[in-house]
Amino acid sequence: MSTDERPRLGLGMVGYAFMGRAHSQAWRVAPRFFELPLRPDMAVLCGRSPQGVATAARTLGWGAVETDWRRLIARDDVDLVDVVTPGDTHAEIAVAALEAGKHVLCEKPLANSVTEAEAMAAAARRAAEHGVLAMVGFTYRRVPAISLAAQLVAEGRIGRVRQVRAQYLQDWIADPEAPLSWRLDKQRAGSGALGDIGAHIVDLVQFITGESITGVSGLLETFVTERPVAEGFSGLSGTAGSARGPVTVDDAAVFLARLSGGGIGTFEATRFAWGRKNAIRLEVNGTDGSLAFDFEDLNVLHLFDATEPAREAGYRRIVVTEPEHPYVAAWWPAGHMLGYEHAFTHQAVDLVHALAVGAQPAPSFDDGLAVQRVLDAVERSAADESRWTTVAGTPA
Ligand code: SOE
Repeated sequence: MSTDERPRLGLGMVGYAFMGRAHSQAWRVAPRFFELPLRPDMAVLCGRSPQGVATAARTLGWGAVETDWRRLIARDDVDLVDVVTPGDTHAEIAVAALEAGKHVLCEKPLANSVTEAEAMAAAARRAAEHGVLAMVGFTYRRVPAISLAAQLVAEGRIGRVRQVRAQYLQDWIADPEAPLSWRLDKQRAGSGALGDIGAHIVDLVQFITGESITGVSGLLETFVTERPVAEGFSGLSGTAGSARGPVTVDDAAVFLARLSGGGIGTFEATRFAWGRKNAIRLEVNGTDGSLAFDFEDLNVLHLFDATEPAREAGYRRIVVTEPEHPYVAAWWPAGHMLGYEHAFTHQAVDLVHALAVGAQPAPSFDDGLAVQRVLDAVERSAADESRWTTVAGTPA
């Protein structure tokens, strides 16, 4: 007989590729390392291929399968729908789930367009009136060093923010023969480097500074306009077939930005930076100091305190592995390192805590919409010779 009297949280997940695996791992591990107020139950996994979804459910630890997301949403044993599909299906699934009274966790970017994101944010606001809650998966907020950076800025440790430098650099399509996958198809992905990884640094800068990006001047480029069509694609790699097809998204995005607190920023997102694998590089300069972070050294945050005497001042390398640091106490003894997957677990943990008390989890769909509006402003600016473009919904 079970002695666990915590209320059950029935989980249903749509999709089981790269992000599906990351979220499954998080749902499996969260209750093993963190004390949760609800009991997550990995009830149902959904995917279109009966064979594929059955195999994935077995490997990833899901109890049952569906091949139609509408059936998953309709099930009584599902309280929360986790959407880990490409962007072109986010809006339809998330809105339907919220309207059916299911909480939603949706992968980033929230949608493929501002119109879709607005509909999703509106649905989330309506659902919240009935205690049904939605969150968007900007997971990197929960890397402990990044959470610590946000705490330090909020505590005034570097003063008022003057400048940010944000880069997200990868190289997985730098080879012109790397296969054409859904991530290079505007219909399915919405945009290229801009939405896929630029969205992360937009969210991270807004999260760490607590400010909004209010205006941008952008530049987008597609270096390789045609590629061999992928015959099989999983994660970020696949087999190139003999047919060729067009790349319909940007390969690289750069933009200048203004922040609501008076600061300025430069942003760069590319999947063509040979040698950079998953380099999320953030530097924030304030009136009293600076912070610097690189995901390729994710357990470290650099802090420069400009109020220290000049003869001793220097960047301090904080190894973010101590119980005093965000999330770390639940894991290993002090000094042991965390990795890519841990932030997904932290995301699941925070979401469960919010649901248990009926609080709005962060980032909300409104936060996702705010990011989408920045991406949209960059695209509009780039299409108009990089003209300065105001971000909708931000102070003029
Ligand atoms: C591919 O560029 C990708 O998987 C992104 O889609 C993720 O959001 C990022 O975390 C890692 O890279």
